[in-house]
Amino acid sequence: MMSNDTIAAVATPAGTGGIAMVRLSGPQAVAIVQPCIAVAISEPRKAVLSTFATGEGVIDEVVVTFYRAPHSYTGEDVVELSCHGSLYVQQAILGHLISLGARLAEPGEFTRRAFVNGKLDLSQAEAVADLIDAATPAQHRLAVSQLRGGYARELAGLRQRLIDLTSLLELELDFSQEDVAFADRGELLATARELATSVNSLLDSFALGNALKQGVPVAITGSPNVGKSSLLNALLHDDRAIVSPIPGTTRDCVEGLLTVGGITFRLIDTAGLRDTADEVERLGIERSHRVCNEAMIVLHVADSTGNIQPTEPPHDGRRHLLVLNKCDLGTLPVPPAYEGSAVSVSALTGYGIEELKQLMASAVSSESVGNALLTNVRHRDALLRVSRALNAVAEGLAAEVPADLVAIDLRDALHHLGTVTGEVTTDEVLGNIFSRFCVGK
Ligand SMILES: Nc1nc2c(ncn2[C@@H]2O[C@H](COP(=O)(O)OP(=O)(O)OP(=O)(O)O)[C@@H](O)[C@H]2O)c(=O)[nH]1
Ligand SMILES: [Mg+2]
Repeated sequence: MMSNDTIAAVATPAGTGGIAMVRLSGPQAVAIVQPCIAVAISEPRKAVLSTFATGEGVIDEVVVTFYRAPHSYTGEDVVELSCHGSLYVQQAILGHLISLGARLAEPGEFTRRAFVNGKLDLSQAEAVADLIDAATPAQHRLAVSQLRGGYARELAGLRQRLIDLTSLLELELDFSQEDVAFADRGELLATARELATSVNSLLDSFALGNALKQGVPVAITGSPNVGKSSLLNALLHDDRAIVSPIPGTTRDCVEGLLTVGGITFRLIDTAGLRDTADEVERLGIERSHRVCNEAMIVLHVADSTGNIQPTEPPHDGRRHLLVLNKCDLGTLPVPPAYEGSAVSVSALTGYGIEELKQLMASAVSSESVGNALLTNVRHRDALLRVSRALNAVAEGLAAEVPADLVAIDLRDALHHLGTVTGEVTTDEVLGNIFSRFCVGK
């Protein structure tokens, strides 16, 4: 599926820099550039220094690199011109190439061509966009793992097994008069269940995968006046939230981003929990509960001169850490249930803050080590549908419904699995994905 036009764009960031790169891809790439270049473009993968000239004279000295199809990023003939990073030079070169017949590339069009030519599957193409956006080591690690195949390879394997079983089942339909069963129902059921387990565990990883991409939500909660807002400020090294000796100071949620060990945390300071007649404070407390429910890590702050609430971590799938604040004023014993998940700090002096940060980082990385993580909303939607279809398959088999009905659900599961890796795509989906890219990628 080669495109018949040749696209061009500046691949380096907009603006002035040391060098800039103009890239062309398509069957006419060499033919368009050659008249502007003093040396013959023939040997692939060799950087050649030359001048770039229009009919009106030399524009710049450039380094020309040629990649012959299919051994290029896009799978087509690609020519890259590295020039000096002046805005004028970049635009003059690009403009001249356009006048010679190249078309200005759309956002992500190089990567779209790479996908169309089978150089990347769809989830890898999406990982390229994530890699370009990555701002922290954790985001970078996720993007690289997806770029290198990640769970897409595992899904492709599952899909193949499903295709084999579906074909057997559909073969029976061709022989429906003869009442034969090619597909072993027991094996089919076992495979559907196994696939559902893999898909569901990927779905479960979405919360963490997404959190690593967007910032792991951390709720700071506890009774009024224990020093929650002071703790937020100490963690952020910033005077973010209002602190006062009056209980009930914080009403709204106050947020800040903190990066520890390459992981970004979204810290959320909340209103102190107590019974109150104050309408505004009550609304704030409702919000506190909501934030805690949506958090992945909950910091329960207690005042070391008071008592600890709660004395054991709730069992709700979240990581609960106990923070014994105001340790400059007194000490409290750590309840056995919080052993290993508690830390004494003083938001006032900064004592223990570093230890708390490390505890938060290890709470996340112990969960994420070695697992494929789902980070992409589009993939999650598709996998939810796969999971639903597989459930229907299992139910149908258990109820011994006719093969043609089971085959419909199998086809449905196959279809949605295929949308993750790109075996099944529509123009609309491709348009959505590639419009996220920058021009030139
Ligand atoms: N000595 C000491 N005082 C602290 C410490 N942390 C906070 N305080 C003081 O405790 C009081 C309450 O602090 P805040 O941070 O406003 O407490 P809060 O938990 O956010 O209170 P609410 O927003 O009302 O729920 C303030 O007077 C702080 O200066 C600490 O580590 N040591
Ligand atoms: Mg507060």
